[in-house]
Parts: sequence; structure tokens; C-alpha cells
Amino acid sequence: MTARRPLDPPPSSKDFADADLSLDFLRVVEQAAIACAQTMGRGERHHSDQVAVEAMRQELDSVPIDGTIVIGEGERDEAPMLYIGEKVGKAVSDPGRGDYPQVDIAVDPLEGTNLCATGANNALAVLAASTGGGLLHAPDLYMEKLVVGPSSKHVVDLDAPVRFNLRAIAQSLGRQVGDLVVIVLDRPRHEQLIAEIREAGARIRLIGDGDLSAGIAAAVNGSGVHAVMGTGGAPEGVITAAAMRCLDGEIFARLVVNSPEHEARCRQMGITDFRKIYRARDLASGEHQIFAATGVTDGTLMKGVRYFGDGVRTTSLVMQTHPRRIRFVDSIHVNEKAEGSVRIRF
Ligand code: VTB
Repeated sequence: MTARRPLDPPPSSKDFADADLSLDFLRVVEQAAIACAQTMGRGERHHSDQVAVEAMRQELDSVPIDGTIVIGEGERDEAPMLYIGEKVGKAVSDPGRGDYPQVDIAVDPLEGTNLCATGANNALAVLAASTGGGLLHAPDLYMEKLVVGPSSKHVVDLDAPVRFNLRAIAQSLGRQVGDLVVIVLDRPRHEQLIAEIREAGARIRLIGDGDLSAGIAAAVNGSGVHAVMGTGGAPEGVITAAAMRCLDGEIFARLVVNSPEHEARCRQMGITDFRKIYRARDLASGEHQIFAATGVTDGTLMKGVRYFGDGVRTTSLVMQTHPRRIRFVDSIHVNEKAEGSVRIRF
């Protein structure tokens, strides 16, 4: 992978599409994953998160953009970096070298802090990027979600009974309901949902955390995951939507707004229709979307970070809508001072 060298001229066009930024964003998620995977299993989720945040923030400085964090670690007064509204990229770190494209960025430096803290599967470092205004500024509320792959996206409905959706998904995939695997966050709030899925006869994989990586798996054929159902975080819903735009899958989502305080937080973000069912194109509306994720711990689609003395190996998923590209990237980051050969074993 080639990083942009300091002497390269900055992109002359303000156009996001022309800037070909996906490999720059790849570096950002790789560095966040490499930093926080070192803390795997220490049982300190906040520390793991902080390490990922710092690494991601630092690497973003080298990306040739005029970037704004639209989904991040919280408001400015509660997060020292990657806070909502923070300006990032070379327009800040190296201003005066030309026009950089304006980019909105949604980050989740460590999706699944508990997963990393306990060494469980599917922790990710992840971000989504789009043209200015291309990602919904979602409040950090809960969100009901239904995520499916391309062949099921026209046959399900967030408000349909679970058994109806499962029958429709099974039919669209040419299988029986009993063949399906549905991922659900293991939470008391999902008791009824889990009962309904069991009643319908589908198989369930309960996960402790990380419905974002589950959603991506649901949109990739051959992952063994056919749908994600239930309520998780809204910010992660927006990042999932960017991934769905790239994979042609779909997320159906509705904010859980059930107090005047929730309503006020929505209004602050410009949301007034609290019952709206969003789809990927509403949550990640910008024509051009980029999605990048690196595995922190081993997962369904990516392996976790492996350290091998002279370097580090990572696997990542980098996608974009224009032109549509889906890349699984296996990187070996060799220590500057390392000598000798690199061992490759797949
Ligand atoms: C977590 C996390 C998910 O939502 O569950 C969170 O694992 C919110 O749920 O991946 P809880 O408050 O019950 O933990 C996600 O972050 C994303 O949707």
C-alpha cells in the first residue's frame, strides 16, 4: 500500500470522487486497530477505546482532506478528540497547500470495546466518509435495525411480523426459514424478538456486542449470516448504512425516541420526524460513500491484528461506491528497522 508522501502535491480538485481517498482511510483504520489490539484481553474497555481514538486521530492528520467529524466520540465538552464537529485532515494539519475536498466522517475507532477487552470475536476499527452532508448527524440514541443482503432488501419491512420477514428472507435466498442465521445482540430488551425468531424456526447467533460487523456480514454472501435484527446504537447504524451503500445491502432503521429529552437531542441534530423509517440512502445519503474497517480481534470477515516481532499483519475491508469497489486488504506493516524476509502464510 502506498502512503501519500509529504512532497506529493495536494489534490487540486475539491471533488471528493476524484481524490481517491479509500487507501488513505485504510491507513487510518489500520493504525487504530494496530494500536488498540495490543490491549486485547486486558479487561479495560475504556483504555482500549482511548488507544484506538488517539491512533485514529493522529493518522487522520495525514489524510489530504478538509474533514469534519459528524459521528464521533461525543460532544466537544465530553470528548477531547474525534468529537462531533472536530476538523481533521491536512486542511488543518498542513493548511495553505491548496484545496482539499470537503469530507464528512463518521468514526467508531473501536466498535466492540468489550470484545477487545475480553479478546472476543469481531471487534473492529471503522469509519465511513462522504461528501459534506452525506452522512446523517444521528444522535447517540438507540435505533431499531433490520439489516439484510442484496437479495432480501426488497422483501422485508421493519414493521412486518418477524415470521413474515424471515419467510421472505428465506424465500429470496432459496432456503427454508430453518436454514437462516439471524444475529441479535444478547440483551434483555430482545427477549420478545428472540422468542419470535425461535417460534418462526430460524437459527440465532446471540452476540455480546458489535451489531455493525454483524450487519456487514449479513450483506456478504457466504458469511453464513442472513440478517441482523434488534436495537443497537444509532451512530453505528449510520456507519452500517455506508457499508450497505457499498455492498448493495439494506438497513431499515428507526430511532428509539421515547422522552422529551430524546426529542430535544434529535431536534438539535435537525431531526423532526421521530418515527421515520430510514434506509441506507437516508442515513448515508451522499452520492459518494467510502467505508473502511480493520479487524481488531478475529472476526467473520476479517482476521484480527497479528504482531510478529518484525512487524504487524492486518486484514481490512475497504469499499467505495464510485467507482464501486470492494477490497479485502491483507497488509504487512514491516518495522522500519527490520531486516530480512517477510513470511507469508495464508
Ligand atoms: C452495544 C454495541 C453495539 O450498540 O450494544 C451498543 O455492542 C448499544 O447497546 O455494537 P447496549 O447499550 O445495550 O450495550 C452498538 O454499539 C452498536 O449498535
